[in-house]
Amino acid sequence: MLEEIAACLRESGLILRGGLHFARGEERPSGPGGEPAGSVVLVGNAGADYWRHFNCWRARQPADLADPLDCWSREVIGAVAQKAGARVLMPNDRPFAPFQQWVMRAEGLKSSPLGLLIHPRYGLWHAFRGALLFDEEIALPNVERSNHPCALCDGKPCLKACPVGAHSEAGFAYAACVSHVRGADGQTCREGGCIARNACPVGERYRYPAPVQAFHQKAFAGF
Ligand code: B12
Ligand code: SF4
Ligand code: SF4
Repeated sequence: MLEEIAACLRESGLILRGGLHFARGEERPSGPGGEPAGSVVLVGNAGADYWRHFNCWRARQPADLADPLDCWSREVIGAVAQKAGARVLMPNDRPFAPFQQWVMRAEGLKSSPLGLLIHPRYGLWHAFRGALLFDEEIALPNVERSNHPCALCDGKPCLKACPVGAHSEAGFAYAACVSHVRGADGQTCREGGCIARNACPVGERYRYPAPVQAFHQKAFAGF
């Protein structure tokens, strides 16, 4: 079944990520049958292969459609879920599901100093577009596990790159970042993406092209 799901997702430039079995007694979302789910498998992107599929779909939608990437993701992942008998949960569904905790467990990923999880191959150029919930404990996808890239990173250039020092041990200074991105000096962050994220040397091959980064920055900072 997982191979079929992965093949359907590939047609839209998405990939099957890791999954996990929920522990008995742990707080968990409901599965397709309405009872607490037995497993979750994550769906995401590594690099921006999804972009051309998304844009073809978007060209057929009303120009003022709100949250188009979420709508497209729900449509694509929803169709796959229907075939697989799963329930879809989206990263922006409220209350927020702990996607990052799930991925840490499912794929052994760790946080970068920027707060984003870093992947040994994809670097910071990956994200989660949805989760498939199953009632039962299904066979889980195989995922590659490797060392945490940040542990071996000399000089940690990501921490020195932000013009307003938005990343520190105190966490991410959201207000300072957004104000810079929207402001007169924020053109590079608006058009080329987050300078700190782009300073990371890992996963160069998967770096999102500038128009993709600009799209996400617009959604994030609302300019
Ligand atoms: C709300 C939210 C934000 C908020 C607040 C983040 C926060 N932690 O409070 C804001 C608007 C600041 C934000 C910003 C961004 N976000 Co955000 N965000 C979310 C969202 C929707 C919910 C987070 C949450 O509260 N979860 C609930 C808790 C219970 O779940 P959790 O897994 O345990 O939460 C972990 C994270 O919160 C993490 N964490 C702790 N502190 C911080 C700080 C930051 C800045 C981040 C990103 C994470 C983080 O540790 C928690 C424990 O494991 C998630 C999707 C999701 N459902 O998880 C995306 C998500 C975390 N965001 C993501 C991204 C990509 C971004 C941005 C780059 C935006 C963009 N342009 O795309 C920026 C990054 C800012 C930076 N550091 O450079 C990705 C991360 C992918 C990855 N590789 O890890 C996610 C998973 C969405 C996705 N579709 O993949 N985000
Ligand atoms: S620049 Fe280094 S420390 Fe920063 S995210 Fe990349 S690998 Fe990790
Ligand atoms: S988007 Fe710009 S201001 Fe915000 S954290 Fe990245 S480099 Fe800093």
